[in-house]
Amino acid sequence: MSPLVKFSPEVQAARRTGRPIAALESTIITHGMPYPQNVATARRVEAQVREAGGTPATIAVLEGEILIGLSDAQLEQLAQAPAVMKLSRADLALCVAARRTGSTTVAATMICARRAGIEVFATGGVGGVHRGAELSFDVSADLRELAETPVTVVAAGAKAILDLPKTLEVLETLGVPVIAFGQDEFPAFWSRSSGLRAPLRLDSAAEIAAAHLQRGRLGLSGGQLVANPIPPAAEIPREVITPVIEQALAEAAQRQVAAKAVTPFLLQRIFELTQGRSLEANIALVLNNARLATAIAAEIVRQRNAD
Ligand code: PSU
Ligand code: MN
Repeated sequence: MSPLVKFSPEVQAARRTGRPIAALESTIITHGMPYPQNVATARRVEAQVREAGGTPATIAVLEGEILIGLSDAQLEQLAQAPAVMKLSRADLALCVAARRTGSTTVAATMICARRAGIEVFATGGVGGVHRGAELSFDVSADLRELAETPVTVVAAGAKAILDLPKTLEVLETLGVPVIAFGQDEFPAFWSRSSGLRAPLRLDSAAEIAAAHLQRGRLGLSGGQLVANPIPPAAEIPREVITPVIEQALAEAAQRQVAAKAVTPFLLQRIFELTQGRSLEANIALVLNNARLATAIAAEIVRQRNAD
């Protein structure tokens, strides 16, 4: 029997010595950003985790193997590979069994991180309830995963292409703590502000780690969503991004883009319509999330050792 997951030498060393590890997803590489910015960003995000004193574990499935930590060559291979599967909970096992290659969304990354014993994960924005979901039923499997799998996920809120009030309602129904970091408002990915108050707020990595550990002691299933606002210098104000989002959404509807293609289509159109500014913001917010995720992972290690 081959092992369920395969660790890179760097991640394996961190596990042995009990150093903090931050998981990173790979759908953002294959479906969220164009080449070559995708692989350049992935490298910068990994470097950011190391700089913050942690070990990055980018997760993907290459030819049927669940990899926890990719080599530079594997990152490059994934970033350029044609027809990579976008893996969520529904697709992960099939991809492994058929020995195919796929990138992991937030949902699939959480599942793999948990298998690998990694408790904190940084991404850009989680999936959520799409606008018009009352007709399309398009609700990301990321939300259900947050209710099920005990991993703390650091995101810049949910992408503003979604219906954010409905996304917050579903998270509440599912019992997922949504914790805004350092502000009262729920951030909206490219913008710091959404006009919506986050259900919970914490101001330090230590407090987020303590809440994470307490969930474990209480035996609660599911993770925490930490909504970390984009740094002020990198944000696209809400008034600027809103009409762009509206246009991208109208085009998606007109072309009947559906299912897994919706989020990648919208991100690509918004990239084009903002002449790349949305990508700059996306890169800045992922780096910012990697920093916070590493600080939380380090605090979890510290608090557990102090017990
Ligand atoms: N964050 C980004 N870019 C992305 C994503 C997140 O900055 O491309 C991906 C994540 O992998 C997330 C997925 O899980 O989009 C959501 O896809 P869907 O809406 O189809 O569930
Ligand atoms: Mn969907």
